[in-house]
Amino acid sequence: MTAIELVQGDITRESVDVIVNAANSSLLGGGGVDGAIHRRGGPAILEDCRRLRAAHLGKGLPTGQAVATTAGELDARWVVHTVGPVFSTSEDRSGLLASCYRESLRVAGELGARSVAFPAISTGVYGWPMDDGARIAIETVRAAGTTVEQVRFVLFDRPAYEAFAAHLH
Ligand code: AR6
Repeated sequence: MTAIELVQGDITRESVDVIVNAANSSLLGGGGVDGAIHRRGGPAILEDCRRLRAAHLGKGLPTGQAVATTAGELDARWVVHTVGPVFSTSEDRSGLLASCYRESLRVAGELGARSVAFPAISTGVYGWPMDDGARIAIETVRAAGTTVEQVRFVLFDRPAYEAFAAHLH
């Protein structure tokens, strides 16, 4: 069974096999977690992303899917980039948010990763309410049936940590 842990902090400081990036479809960088990962990981990550765009991801990475690159100078073996849905009040996109967690774990498992660190996907720039984002994250990882042994949610601030803690226990 996969062990789930919560920590409060900066995901770019984690030592794990895979750090998951809350990216956008372009894979060419952005703010939030994405900006922090590219800043600390260095240019090798962006070079890999550009290679993927030039190869089979010409139109970008669709929402809900995941793809791996080098982790550059991060203390990890790979970064798995996934694209969360933008929150909408008129359309239920929770299936796409769940897919981000499931697909990231699938890609990580295929690589042979045993430990994965996730941010709270879509809960920043993409506007997903933290409590609901936390519920989907934890339910999906619990149900995923992955070979990954350890999943660590790295929450940036106290309210995010507490939202995840409320759904874990
Ligand atoms: N470590 C851990 N969590 C963080 C960090 C960090 N260093 N920085 C921010 N967070 P966001 P999204 C939290 O906006 O909502 C980018 O521009 C943050 O407080 O990074 O999926 C991409 O390129 C929030 O709870 O991702 C896309 O365009 C959570 O991480 C877009 O933002 C996610 O916030 C994706 O938006």
